[in-house]
Amino acid sequence: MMCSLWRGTLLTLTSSLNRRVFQCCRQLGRSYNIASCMPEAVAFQGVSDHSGLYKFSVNESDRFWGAVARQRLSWISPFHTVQNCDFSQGKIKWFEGGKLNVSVNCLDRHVQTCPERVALIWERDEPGTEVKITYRQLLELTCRLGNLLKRQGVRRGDCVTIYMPPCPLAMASMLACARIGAAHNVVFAGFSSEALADRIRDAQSSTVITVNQGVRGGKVVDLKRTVDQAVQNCPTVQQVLVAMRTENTVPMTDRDVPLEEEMMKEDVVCEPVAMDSEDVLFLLYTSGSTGKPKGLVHTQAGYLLYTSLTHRYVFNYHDGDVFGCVADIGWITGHSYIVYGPLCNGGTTVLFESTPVYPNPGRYWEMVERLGINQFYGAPTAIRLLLKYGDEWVQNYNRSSLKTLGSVGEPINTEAWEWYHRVVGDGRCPVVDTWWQTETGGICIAPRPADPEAEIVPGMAMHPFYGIKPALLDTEGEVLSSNDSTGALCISQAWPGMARTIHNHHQRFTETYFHPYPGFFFTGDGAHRSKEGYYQIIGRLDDVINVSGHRLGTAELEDVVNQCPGVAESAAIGYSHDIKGEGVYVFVVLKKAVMVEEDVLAQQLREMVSRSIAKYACPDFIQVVRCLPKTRSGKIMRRVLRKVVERNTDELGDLSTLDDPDSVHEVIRGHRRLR
Ligand code: 6R9
Repeated sequence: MMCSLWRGTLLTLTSSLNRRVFQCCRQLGRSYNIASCMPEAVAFQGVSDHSGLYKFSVNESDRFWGAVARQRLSWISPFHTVQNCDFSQGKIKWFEGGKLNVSVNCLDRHVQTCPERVALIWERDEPGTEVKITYRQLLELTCRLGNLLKRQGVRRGDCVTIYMPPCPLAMASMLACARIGAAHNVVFAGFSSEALADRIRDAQSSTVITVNQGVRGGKVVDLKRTVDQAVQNCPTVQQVLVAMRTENTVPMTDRDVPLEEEMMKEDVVCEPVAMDSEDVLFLLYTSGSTGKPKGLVHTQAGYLLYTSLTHRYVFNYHDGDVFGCVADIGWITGHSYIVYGPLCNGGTTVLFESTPVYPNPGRYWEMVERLGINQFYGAPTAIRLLLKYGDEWVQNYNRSSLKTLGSVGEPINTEAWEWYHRVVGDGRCPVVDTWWQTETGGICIAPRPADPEAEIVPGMAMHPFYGIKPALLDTEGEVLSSNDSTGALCISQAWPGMARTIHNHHQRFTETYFHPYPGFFFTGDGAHRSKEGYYQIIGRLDDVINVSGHRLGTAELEDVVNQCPGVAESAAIGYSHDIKGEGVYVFVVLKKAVMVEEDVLAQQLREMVSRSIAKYACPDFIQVVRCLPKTRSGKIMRRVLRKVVERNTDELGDLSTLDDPDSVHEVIRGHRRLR
């Protein structure tokens, strides 16, 4: 299960780790009252500070989550059981008996108290053209869309696929599904038509919502055309609702419905459906270590509660703050920290349509100044990119509104962390490196800026969140109970935000997450727990590559490469990349008698990958080899290939199980020096 890859990574990470420790908050020494921070804590006897609260949350999990759920969510009917979970069967149920509507929690209850508060700021591609939408307006959009979906035949339990860039109608579409009891399946609008078609088919959607065109980094992207190509191979699709992001008309067929025109005919009131806590809220596809992306299922109450609680405490979000998460809504980060967490808390959330370098590398910070952003949440890959452009692009803008800086998606190296803290945050904002996954629903390990006593070590994810009980396990499956240990990162008890199953594949769910270490949820990542008990995430232990924070299964890539007519087999691996974190390197074995220039083949394979998956998945390097290093039982020895690519050929390790030792020397000889 554990490979040597992460041992090496750990060494690199820890050796460069600056042991300087930062205090989360400047109030150290001042006495504080935990109940003023978390009102529910009044009822938790003996709890007087955040570490006491953490202990209570894991030891008295039912009492903790029961109180938090009653306090923070609006219920149509109360739940009778806090949790009913059994990892051995992959059974996870929270708040059974309870009924609620997620859109009511995100919209109606705020409309009652502050209808004119800005719910979202749509930061459009061109700077200075942002659009603000109040809670009242967002509720209206959501209701009209909900009514339109119903008119188009969408019913409770159906699944609607959304293929849109970040825009208010995308958000309203998600909330409209929640309002009428349909599940949504948001597909990142950078995915190709084939990837989109796979996800529509697997989700059995009859309705797709899209835009005519997207606009990003000054370029127009024909999204409707991608949908047209995708739905040709999706027999379930009966209608495509098309919103107009640009003024350009696109070909429309009988199946297509002009979204704005039709929704304006609908009423602004749409009765919310009372949903059971465990009804499906959405599917979200993510890569795993096998070829087919899995549709993780999240349900209503537990997910909403967990995203809102983490949003409040991990970022120290307060009423009136402007929360700027620059992820795309097509990823779990966008779902949890652009849409559900902030809206459930009645917050003002930013929806970012552009790129970090458009029209120049000062974009993020110019936006922070113009919108008065208080919490900024982004990815290390963008920080590393911006760092290279120099400090001036940051210092040109006033960032005094910033209070917390967040990082997500991949490990943040010390240099990037320090720059983020020192330059972007002027050394006064805590940087929260947040570890979590599509599967976990929300942040699981992160510093605690709301705690005046907590410290932060650069490059470390630090503490488990309330209710999260991490465990490190060794290759034998033994729990490593002492500090200063490294192992497979598992979580030993259920929390409300975790995924419930893989759509239509419950067995794959239990096999992937609960079988590797019985009694534990296995995350697929490795981690180190320091002497002080702080967590540092090392990276994936399985065959998943993390390119710019996007997960990519090596098997998924190899499936595409192997479809190339001249290719007999291939092995894709990740290698360390300056900006992207990891890049893709593919070794290819050609079929007998096939002769092709490496450059021509590389071009062809890149086009195939971009067509079948997405541009970010394209290999940076392709190397043709006579054969791949394999064990006698036929398994590709990826660890050897990784060492070759990392130029660590002195550390190839035990090669005695290799079928053909010459294969390794050949791979080494042909290895392209990475630029
Ligand atoms: C939220 C998200 C999950 C995988 C995860 C891990 C990596 C995420 C990280 C991190 C180190 C962090 N990851 N956050 N690694 N430090 N702070 O990214 O979800 O797209 O499902 O990816 O990303 O490897 O297992 P998702």
